[in-house]
Amino acid sequence: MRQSFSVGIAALDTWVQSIAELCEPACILLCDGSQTERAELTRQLLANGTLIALNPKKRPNSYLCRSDPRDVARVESRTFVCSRSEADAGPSNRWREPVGMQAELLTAFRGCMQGRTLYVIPFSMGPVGSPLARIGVELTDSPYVALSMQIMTRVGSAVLAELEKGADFVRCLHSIGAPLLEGQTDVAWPCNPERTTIAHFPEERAVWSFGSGYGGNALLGKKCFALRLASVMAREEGWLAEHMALLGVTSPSGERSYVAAAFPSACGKTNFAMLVAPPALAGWSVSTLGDDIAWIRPVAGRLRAINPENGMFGVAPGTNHRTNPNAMRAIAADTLFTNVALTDDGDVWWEGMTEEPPTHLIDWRGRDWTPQLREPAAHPNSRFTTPLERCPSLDPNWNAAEGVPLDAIVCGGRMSRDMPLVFQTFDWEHGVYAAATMGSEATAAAESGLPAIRRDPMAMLPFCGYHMADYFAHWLSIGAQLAGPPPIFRVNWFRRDDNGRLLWPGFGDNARVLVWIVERARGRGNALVSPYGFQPGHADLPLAGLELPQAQFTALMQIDATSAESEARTHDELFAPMLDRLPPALLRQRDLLRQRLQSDASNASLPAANGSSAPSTPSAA
Ligand code: GTP
Ligand code: SPV
Ligand code: MN
Repeated sequence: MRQSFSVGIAALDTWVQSIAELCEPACILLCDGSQTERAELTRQLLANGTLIALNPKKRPNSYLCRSDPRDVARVESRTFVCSRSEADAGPSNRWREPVGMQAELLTAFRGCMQGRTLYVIPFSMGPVGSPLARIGVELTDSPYVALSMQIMTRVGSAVLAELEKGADFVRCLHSIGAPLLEGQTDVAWPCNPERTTIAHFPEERAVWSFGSGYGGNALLGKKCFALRLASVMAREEGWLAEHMALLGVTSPSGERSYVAAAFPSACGKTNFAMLVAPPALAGWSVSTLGDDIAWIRPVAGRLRAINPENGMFGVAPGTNHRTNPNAMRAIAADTLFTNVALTDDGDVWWEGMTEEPPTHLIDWRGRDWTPQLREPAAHPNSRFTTPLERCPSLDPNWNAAEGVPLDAIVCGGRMSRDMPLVFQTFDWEHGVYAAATMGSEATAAAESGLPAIRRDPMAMLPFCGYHMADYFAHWLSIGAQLAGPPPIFRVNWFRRDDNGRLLWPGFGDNARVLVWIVERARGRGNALVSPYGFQPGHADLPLAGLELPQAQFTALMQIDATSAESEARTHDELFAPMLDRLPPALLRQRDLLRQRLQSDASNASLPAANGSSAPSTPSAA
């Protein structure tokens, strides 16, 4: 047990020492990422009741953890960007003045680790030593966070070696904000929800997170570093830090294309990254590099991407052998489950895992549960934490230092109405507009109280660490540097009919759309022109083996000119608070979209010339 810290790296030693003086932990432990360390953390978490060992015959080396019911998701209302100037945080962030925030945090953190161990976690986001990777060090008093970081990032001595060579690092300070005082007994999930604060200091490359132990609030390599801070670093250094899955698509002839996909939280990235193509698409396959974050950089005239993470923190509900067989195989062992239900034989269960729920469970709160109860047995934002290496569809280049070349960018929200299944934007500038104005319906990945539909530009609304208009300008400038930037597509798996039924089967069948996307990206594949862009006709999508009548296809693809126009009018609500910095190109794209919709509406009132019947059915071109 020691309270002093020295590994001979001055910048690290000084920082850890000063934080230890502030937080007063009982001891300090340097994490090396080893199996021994993982076993020790697990042993300790089992001993104090944070983890429950699952049945080793059913789920080897796997554990269940139940959080405090008040600490179950990212807390956007308590997440701040503390840039020196308020204007730099922009209208999409909660800004706090950094000096005042720092003073408040010093008060909160003073003595907050009493009775607890301070874990020092040196980690790399991206393959250690890769020119696209960046280093962070997380200081935390949560052994659950230490264990999770071991799965989610590359932790260990190779990272220290980089620091010894003088590599800079992002300072990630985390406390659950619950000191363990003399004579007190610990609880299974100590936290401090009343005082939860997640504060980013972009100029200092630092994040201070207090009070929560859950997910993106506490695993600071993820949203805090790899998105909010990294987006600022990326803008300065000429690259992009994005909330995107990263996957390979291999054709029957063996040609592999790489695709990055920005969908908002709980809108399908993990499922898309791991999808298994239906048998009718014989020869096509998808390989996985990442399910949540991509760092993308122009290299020699092309975009190259890495997944900075090393594990998956995936949504459990809805995951089953049909929707995501690769995920089910990945989480068959060596996995940490949080807030799922426990079966009587010591395994896990969540809504959607099986058609029929078990007759008895222990729910995510540790209470007896039967199907008669109206509440879900697993929390809607319950998650699995598993190493990427367990993924059966892992791409051979998942760990490549130079990343993979990007052939297409896809984005899309959760929209029950109006938005077609897929369209390709006309060019980079139009693509940036379409990605920026993406809308999505609220999900459980963040606390409730969000509006039913929100604009979520590039799925980055909660994660862009600087002014959103500057972010749009940065996207535009990245494309302008490239001779042939990858095409940008919009997708929507979630459109419903008037009876509320999903019009598209989704999951593995999304491969049908993906095939069209990579064919288009390769300059093949047919399309029609619509006001939104290029859309596949019924014959252009590989739909063999799928029961999808023409009428349903039309309903999936249709653009109703009237509702599309009113949808487009609401884009102004996104832009209004940022007009002073908004790139003129986006206003131009807005006007072009309106013109296309208007002329489409007037065309639709004329008798159809080419036999196309429904208004705004895309016209052949
Ligand atoms: P985060 O980890 O929060 O960023 O979420 P994500 O974007 O990785 O979403 P994920 O793949 O975990 O899916 C979230 C929810 O949407 C799950 O309940 C899935 O079952 C469901 N889902 C994913 N893909 C599809 C799809 O193609 N169609 C339908 N209907 N549901 C989907
Ligand atoms: C998300 O909300 O986008 C997630 C989960 O991926 S969390 O790590 O909590 O941010
Ligand atoms: Mn995510």
